[in-house]
Amino acid sequence: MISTREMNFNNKCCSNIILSIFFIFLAEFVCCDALLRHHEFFVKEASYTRLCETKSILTVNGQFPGPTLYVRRGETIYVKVHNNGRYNITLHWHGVKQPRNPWSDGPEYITQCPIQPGDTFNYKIIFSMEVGTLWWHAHSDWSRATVHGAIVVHPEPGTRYPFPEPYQEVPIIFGEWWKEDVMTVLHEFVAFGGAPRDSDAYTINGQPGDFYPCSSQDTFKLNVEYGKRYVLHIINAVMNEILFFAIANHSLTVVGADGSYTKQLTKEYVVIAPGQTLDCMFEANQVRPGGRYYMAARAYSSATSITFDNTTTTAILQYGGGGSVLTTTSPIHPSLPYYNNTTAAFDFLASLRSLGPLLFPLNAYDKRIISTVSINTFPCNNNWCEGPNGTRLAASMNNISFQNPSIDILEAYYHRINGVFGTRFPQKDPLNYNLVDPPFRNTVLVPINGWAAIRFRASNPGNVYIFTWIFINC
Ligand SMILES: [Cu+2]
Repeated sequence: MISTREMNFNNKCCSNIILSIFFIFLAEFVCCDALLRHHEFFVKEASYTRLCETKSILTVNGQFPGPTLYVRRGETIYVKVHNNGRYNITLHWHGVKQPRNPWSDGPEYITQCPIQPGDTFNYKIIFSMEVGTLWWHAHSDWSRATVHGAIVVHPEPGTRYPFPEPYQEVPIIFGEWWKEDVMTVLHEFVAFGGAPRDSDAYTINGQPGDFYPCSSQDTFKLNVEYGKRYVLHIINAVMNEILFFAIANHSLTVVGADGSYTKQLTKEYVVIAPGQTLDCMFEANQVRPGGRYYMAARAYSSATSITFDNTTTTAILQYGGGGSVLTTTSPIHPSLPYYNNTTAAFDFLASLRSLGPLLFPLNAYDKRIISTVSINTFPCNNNWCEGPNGTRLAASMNNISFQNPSIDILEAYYHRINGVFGTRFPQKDPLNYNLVDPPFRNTVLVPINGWAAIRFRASNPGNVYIFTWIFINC
């Protein structure tokens, strides 16, 4: 048995709605080859102190963020989950295609029954073409706020990254922290029909950083050596906000996104939406011995009248060789685009290109589907809810909210029952698509009043679950 490696560190009314579309690839046990690896995840409560207050949070193995899974491309691993918490839970392996293996995908009530308190479930996770950074997270209510962790996928044995070999690779996980219990936050906005209350902090690898009370002592620090190259495996695990991220005096070169290589893209900042990952390389090229530089992240939110968590989370990049200078020099702060800088956000997102080679011709497709995503409203008794004019907010696809299918979708798939799916998708002429090198992503941002064209190949028999997360950054 090989145990999980631990992470290598010290550790609202909506004028502007941005939606993410997630593809969860759903789809038998093949046994026993030399690559199998086994991990044990114990879901349990643990006491954490942040922002001067202590509370109990749900964790895996007592860690926030949870343990990093290190795998190689093409490996199959098993993760045995023991639910020692108070709530039902499932875990989802975000972006792992799991060929013909929907039964371990994880969404609660979609591909499996929840793991009840006291029960265990053994996930089989089949990695195929993914490489770079992915992540895992709880898929029940808001438990993913604290139950999540990185998946780092290295190239197959005997192969290398298509970029200079980094000296060190470091997971950087953005989280979101509420002083209140996250289940209370969830129950509150479900009861009142509005948006979730703003969080109290963002975190980098579990720590808010120097600009929050009672936090600077434990700010995450990354020690670097002059002249070395580093790769950051960046994951946005926050609940609600798209983030800008930058490191003072260091350009970031994106080399991968969502578990797939990209053409190298060098920028002073990056943009990352909840659910997305980026692999960013940088060179420790600052000559000041003992130099300290902030890594910082804050929200992108373009609306004018709606509140959001506008705080800034930081970590510190520090150079060795400075002796006592290290602790006395105040870190240099990067300049991040302003909160509502839509141009900066979409300039970055539109610049990402896949590395290829392309798996199949880009101008070929068999069926075109137009789907809309939005936030609708439902009436609320006596108009007392917190949506516009006392209504209740409800996310929709194709203008449909909260309509359950007549039969369980996996049951229909398993028993080969036809006629379960609707066909109400309109057709429309294509726009100017990138048919050369669009990025290969599992989470796509759709801007307010905008659109995104996504092409996918039906190469994974089973049920494909497409869903939206809606960031009410309005
Ligand atoms: Cu996910």
